[in-house]
Parts: sequence; C-alpha cells; structure tokens
Amino acid sequence: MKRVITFGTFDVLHVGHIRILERAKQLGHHLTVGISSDALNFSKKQRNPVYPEKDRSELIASLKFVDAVFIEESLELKAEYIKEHAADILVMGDDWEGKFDFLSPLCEVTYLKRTEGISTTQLIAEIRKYE
Ligand code: C2G
Repeated sequence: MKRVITFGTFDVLHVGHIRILERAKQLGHHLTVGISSDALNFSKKQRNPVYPEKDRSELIASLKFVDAVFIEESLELKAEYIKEHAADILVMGDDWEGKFDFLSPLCEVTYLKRTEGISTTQLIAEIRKYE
C-alpha cells in the first residue's frame, strides 16, 4: 500500500485545495494531510487564518479522499512527519518546486501544478468588497 503525505494551511477551503488533495490521493492508496497550525501560519504569512486550525482540520478530514490529518507545527519537521506517518510519497504544490528535494532519500518527492486563478488571499480580498 502506497502512503502519500501533503501539507498546507487550507484556509477558506476552495477548489484549488480540493483538486490538489484529490490528485495527491490518486498517486497512492492512503492520504495523510499535515495542516499548518495557526502559529505556523502566522509566522509564514503574518496574519491569522480566517478559520482556526481545529476547523481547518475538521473540514479536510471530512473529504472522501483524505484518510488522516494532523497539525503541522513547524516547516522544519518534514523529515520527522514523513517517518512518523510512514509516507512513500511527499506531494507539494508547484509553488514549492525544488524546495523539498532534499527529502528524496526518505521518500519520493512530487510537485503538482496549482489551480490557476484562485487563492485564499484573492477570496479574502473579494469578500472584503462586500463589507
Ligand atoms: N493550491 C493549489 N491551487 C491553488 C491554491 C493552493 O493547488 N490555487 C495548493 C497548494 O499548492 C498547496 C495546497 O493547495 O499544496 C494548500 O495551499 P496553502 O494552504 O496555500 O498551503 P501553504 O500555506 O503554502 O502551506 O509545509 C508547507 C506548507 O504548510 C504549505
């Protein structure tokens, strides 16, 4: 059985998130998703996520192609998470192209194309127009 792992914040869930998770699952049989903690998200993006980590985890765990979720506390712990979850393949969006190649002695590393024209940042800006 091939085990796939991927990571992300998945704030304000949208079709780009759904598509990458669905395609990640197609690369194996079991998909584990590391959800960035609120603190990690703040350190990456200098803003709090709209949905707290508990809600983001609940939403992602409810998707039919997701088998397990956990909270990703640090970007530096990828190797530990890969071992802990016995992952055979690490999947990342192509905005991270090349950044995790150093993990290839541990597992296969694959980058998938992002969906164009949609992002959490754009959605937040769009919703603000209704204020
Ligand atoms: N994504 C996508 N298409 C979009 C937007 C996002 O395919 N239009 C993908 C991203 O490439 C990523 C996943 O959806 O694989 C989650 O996106 P983000 O929440 O923006 O992830 P990010 O904050 O970059 O977190 O350890 C790495 C980080 O936790 C990744």
